[in-house]
Amino acid sequence: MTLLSPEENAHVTSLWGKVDVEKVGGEALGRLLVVYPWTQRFFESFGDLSSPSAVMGNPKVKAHGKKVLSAFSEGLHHLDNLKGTFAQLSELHCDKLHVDPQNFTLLGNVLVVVLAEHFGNAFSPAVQAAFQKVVAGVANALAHKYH
Ligand code: HEG
Repeated sequence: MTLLSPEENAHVTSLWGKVDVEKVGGEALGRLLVVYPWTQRFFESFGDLSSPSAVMGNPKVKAHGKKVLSAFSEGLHHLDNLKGTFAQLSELHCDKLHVDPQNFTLLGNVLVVVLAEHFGNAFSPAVQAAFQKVVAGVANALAHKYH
């Protein structure tokens, strides 16, 4: 099954080549924790999350955001097999981390917002539509092993 048309794939690949995974990852996870504060419950060991600036400046948030976005990035190379690619991470988030899979959708949406902000006009409606498919596909794959 093909997630993206060749044209959409070209949009995603070209934009992703310009993404600073560390910066965007930290920003996306930070925003998730600020905009949807109940997601902070998974990160109690991360230290100070007491205000938006504390969250956005927290080095553990930045480091974890980079880790998450690197894994996401890996998925972009396997758009035809997202379920297989994320099977182990899906099991981990379900069985060990007990992360509600709705949070994958929230993070995907936040990521789209962060990219829109970073790229401005280059994040055209066509590019955005292609990206929405990718984040939805990744969220779906990460939820696949939940039981
Ligand atoms: Mg998850 C760990 C990937 C969304 C909460 N996440 C991890 C790890 C990866 C990862 C690669 C490290 C796994 C390991 O140690 O082997 N996460 C990942 C992706 C996405 C995602 C690709 C979505 C695109 N994670 C996500 C969301 C939450 C969450 C939305 C919660 C709101 N992840 C979470 C927690 C950990 C990981 C609590 C363990 C953190 C730690 O204590 O080190």
